[in-house]
Amino acid sequence: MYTASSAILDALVEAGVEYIFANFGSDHPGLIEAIAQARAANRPCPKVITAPTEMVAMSAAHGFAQARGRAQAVLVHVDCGTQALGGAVHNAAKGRVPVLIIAGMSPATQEGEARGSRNEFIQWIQDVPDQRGLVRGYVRYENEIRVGANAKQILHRALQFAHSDPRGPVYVTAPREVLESEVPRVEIDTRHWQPVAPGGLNPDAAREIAGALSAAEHPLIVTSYAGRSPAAVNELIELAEELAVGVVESVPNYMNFPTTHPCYQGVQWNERRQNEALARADVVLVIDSDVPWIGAVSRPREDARIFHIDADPLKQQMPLWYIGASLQCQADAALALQQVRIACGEFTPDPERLQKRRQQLAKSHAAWEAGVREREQPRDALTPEYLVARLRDAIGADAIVVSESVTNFHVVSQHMQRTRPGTLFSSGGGSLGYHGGAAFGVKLAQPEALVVAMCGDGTYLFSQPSTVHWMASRYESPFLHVVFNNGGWRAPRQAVLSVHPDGLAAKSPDIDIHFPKAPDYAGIAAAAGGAHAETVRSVAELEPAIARALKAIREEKRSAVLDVHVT
Ligand SMILES: Cc1ncc(C[n+]2csc(CCOP(=O)(O)OP(=O)(O)O)c2C)c(N)n1
Ligand SMILES: [Mg+2]
Repeated sequence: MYTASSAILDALVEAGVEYIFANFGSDHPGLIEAIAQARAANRPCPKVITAPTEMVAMSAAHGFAQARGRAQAVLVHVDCGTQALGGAVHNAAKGRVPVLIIAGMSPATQEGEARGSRNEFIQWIQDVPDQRGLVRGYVRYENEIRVGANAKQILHRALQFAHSDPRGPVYVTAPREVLESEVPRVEIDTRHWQPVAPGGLNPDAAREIAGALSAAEHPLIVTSYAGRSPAAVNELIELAEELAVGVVESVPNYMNFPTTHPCYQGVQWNERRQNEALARADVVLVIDSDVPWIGAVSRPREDARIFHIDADPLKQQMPLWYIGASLQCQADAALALQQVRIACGEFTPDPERLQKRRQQLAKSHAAWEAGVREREQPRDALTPEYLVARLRDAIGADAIVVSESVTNFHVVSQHMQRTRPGTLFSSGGGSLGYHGGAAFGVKLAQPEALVVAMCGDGTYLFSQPSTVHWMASRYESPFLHVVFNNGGWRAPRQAVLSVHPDGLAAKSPDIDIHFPKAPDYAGIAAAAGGAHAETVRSVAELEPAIARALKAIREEKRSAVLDVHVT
């Protein structure tokens, strides 16, 4: 028996999808049967990862795609499973990360007209007018497989969208009878279903940007996610070195540039101060960034010339967006940076000016580093800076950090000091709970790597840690999970202070954001997945606890959770 479900599995294999993160339901007998048949016949089939909650399934696919660049499948149950994907769909959309979501629909018949026709009460209740509408605002492509005969083509087309810039999640549905329908085998030539080839700059644009950067007194590059492509990181380094251009990261969700490089001029998140490098720059190249600066706090000088290169320069998902760029280009960062560097050959920057720029960059980089070192010195109480510094020293340069650290995002960026592409990921979105599933997905994608997830205490709970740690144990994908425990939600307090600095709430000790009688965060993971669990309350306890945690991961193949009480 070869059904549309068998065809879907074959299409996934053809497209190189290795995993199906699955949360099954009554819409999936066709798929479950097809998987069983493929296994019995020893036919290739993606590995099924049972995901007890959908948000974790989607976040795992998100992390996997960040680490490996390819969409995996997330299989969910009708409208209910789709809704339970929750904010993880927002995160993949905003982060422009490819994920293929497949959902069944309630059967379309009720009198046994076809195999799969309604036979459970819930199928009337789960029949909704616009299931695809639940995610329409967030996906690059959505469609229903209406006849099984072209199920393969629909899946390949969906994946083409997912992997073409601006990348993102895609959503495909099918009613139960269609998933059960017998279909002829379709031959697919995967060469005909590749993503749109990455685009470069037009030659005039490359020349204009190269000329401006060459002639500038203080040229600056601002980026957030150029580092999603390791090739772009290398191009960025070459351009920065050759032209003596500074690089600032703004709200980075990838490792974009080695923080130890003299051209690195620091990173900015929500800090309420003017960025000095930005204030000085007369030419600014924004490349791959959603929020290159927050104008109310920090902005380029009035006369700065701004250029913008992006996989998504129009910011198609953001109703309000402008940065005053005199030239905006849609291009792949690695290609565009290479073009700009080659075009620089036409301009011979004054060697004295280059030398001056180099000295200035090295000087401000050294000052930045000195600040980092100073802030990470041990104090009486355990600071987030000290915690990140000790972790950095213990985990090494190849470890992959997944950060959802909220009011400590900037601390992780500054003190983790990542130097290699692909060693730091954040979601790129704003829906808390990504990091746990993502860390599991990164570990699946890079089984040899040490994976370290960092989160706030609030965010730990958003991530559904019982599901995450059961999966990490079940699929032998241990990782280190570090919680910045600051007694609850600090971010909403900061938001209140920034809008009502003299209000009553600012003076109130209790604005319902503290977690008295906090859960035993590490204990949740121990109960769900046998994780090594520790609570750390002082400077003296930290280093031995990190060592024990790493030992548990390396020698016992268990995850470890460190619940660290920080200032
Ligand atoms: C799904 C979701 N719900 C609510 C929020 C709003 N929110 C932003 S930060 C935050 C608190 C996070 O607390 P924690 O992880 O402890 O970080 P801290 O603020 O203490 O650094 C909340 C509730 C959100 N971003 N996403
Ligand atoms: Mg907190």
